[in-house]
Amino acid sequence: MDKRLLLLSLPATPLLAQAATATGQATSTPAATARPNIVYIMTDDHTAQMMSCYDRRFIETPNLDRIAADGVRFTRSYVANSLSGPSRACMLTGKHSHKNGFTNNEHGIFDGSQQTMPKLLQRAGYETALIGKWHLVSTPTGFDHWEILPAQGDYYNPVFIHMDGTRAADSGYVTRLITDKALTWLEHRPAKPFALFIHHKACHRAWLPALEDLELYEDRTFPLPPEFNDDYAGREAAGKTEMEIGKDMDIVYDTKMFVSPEETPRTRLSSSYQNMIGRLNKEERQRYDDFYVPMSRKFYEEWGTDYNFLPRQSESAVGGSTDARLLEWKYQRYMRDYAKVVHELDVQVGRVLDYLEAHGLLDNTLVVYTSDQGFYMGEHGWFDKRFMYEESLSTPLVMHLPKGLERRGLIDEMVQNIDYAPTFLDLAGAPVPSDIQGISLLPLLKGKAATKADKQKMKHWRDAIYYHYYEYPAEHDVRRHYGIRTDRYKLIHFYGHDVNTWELYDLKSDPHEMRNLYGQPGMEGLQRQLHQRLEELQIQYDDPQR
Ligand code: SGN
Ligand code: CA
Repeated sequence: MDKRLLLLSLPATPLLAQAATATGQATSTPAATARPNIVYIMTDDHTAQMMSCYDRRFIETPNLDRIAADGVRFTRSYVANSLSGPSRACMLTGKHSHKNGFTNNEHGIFDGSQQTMPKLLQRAGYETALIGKWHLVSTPTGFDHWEILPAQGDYYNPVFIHMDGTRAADSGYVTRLITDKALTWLEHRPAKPFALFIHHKACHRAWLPALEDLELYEDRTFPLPPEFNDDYAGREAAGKTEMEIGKDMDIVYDTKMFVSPEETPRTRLSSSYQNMIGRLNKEERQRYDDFYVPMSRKFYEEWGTDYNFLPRQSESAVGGSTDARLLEWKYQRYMRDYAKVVHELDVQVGRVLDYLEAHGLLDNTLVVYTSDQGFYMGEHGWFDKRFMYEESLSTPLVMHLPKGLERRGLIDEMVQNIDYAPTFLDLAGAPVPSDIQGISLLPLLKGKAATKADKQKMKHWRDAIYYHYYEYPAEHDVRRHYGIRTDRYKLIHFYGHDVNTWELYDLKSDPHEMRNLYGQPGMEGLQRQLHQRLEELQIQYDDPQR
């Protein structure tokens, strides 16, 4: 039997036992070199609705679908805190936000001295590298090589920070540049098992496409999601946000309708957007303007320059009114630009897959594709994320599996981004420290090679996931909340100085989460059970906020 297969088919192999020291840490051994590599590709704000293997309504993502087609696709994949920095911290540590300390983007600095999965992989003999968006403020630790974008980074001609602290702008489009750097690293990597983390900026706001992709999707009219015209009845926190396409999406900044300060006096280009497109050189800017300026002129001719924000959706007379027409126009622009950005992402992920295939690496590499969280594509009338509602609680998760992990197709167990760290450690044959809160997904991936113990783990898989979002007060005004999601139900508590509400959803009868059942007659028993499970999880995860 191939050593690699042997390694994967046993929960604690003799090889792995040899590799573990008395302190429970793995050491590099000759056998370690046969261990599978890990290529972890994480995008920013890429939601499952915009990935064709999850949802066929909107766009095609053939390369991302390729990963799922020859591997596995998780149908219930969730984050622990739907925001960039916190989500990344959960992934790196395998712990919920209150344990890794990075609860929100606004005030957080990731404590890089703490135990992280990349550090544990290094100790287990892996070479580790990180390219792209980091967003955790402190300098990356646990990576033998890194090149990161400062903060959110830019789409066009972006600056990268290097390990020696220098910063320099590269020429080109961010998704391609990150991929180029990742492939260069792969080309020159040492002869060791490796874990490469490719963290894309795409497809974060304000969805600036590669200039080559500007024309894509322009002839497509996207269907409106069913709950586009939500009035937020019975959901106080949902009605208080600043993330409505109508009310909060900026015509100039988000939908890019700008001619010049002279021609469009009421729509001065905000400095941040100016910085973004100001990064284009003269020819590039011309190409950009050739696309957006005629469209902007047309827009202002039709709507006048007074139009920017629409009234709060719940207050506007939607359905055939001028507002509804403009609202739908904004939605189409949003969808088209986002789709273009995803297209390039798909192409660049394809390049990585091709490289791995061409270099004979695919057979011995776990390739993971995921995002830092999901996103609203008009559901509830929104863009952005943060809420524990399905679209932003979920995150795409597909994997190409190395030989020895023979599971294929759909995996329906509930998984969370705190599970990635223990999964990678488990795959590497490194011990999983007991303070890691996620669980290894390896038992779900083995297929025929699953042992009795694996089958037991699958049988007793978690019946609920825990979620906690903290960033308020902040941009988009989403109130703090925590909650649990079980197979069928969701219980959420919004809390803070101006809100203290509970929400309960039956996802089977109300998949779009429009009917808050909390406090309704007949719900008493279910409510009691869910409260109890929530409390149990808060105790299990040791969350002091309860
Ligand atoms: C920026 C965006 C927000 C977004 C946050 C967090 N505004 O502030 O819309 O919610 O990032 O996103 S922008 O005008 O600056 O683009 S996260 O993915 O990094 O958490
Ligand atoms: Ca994000």
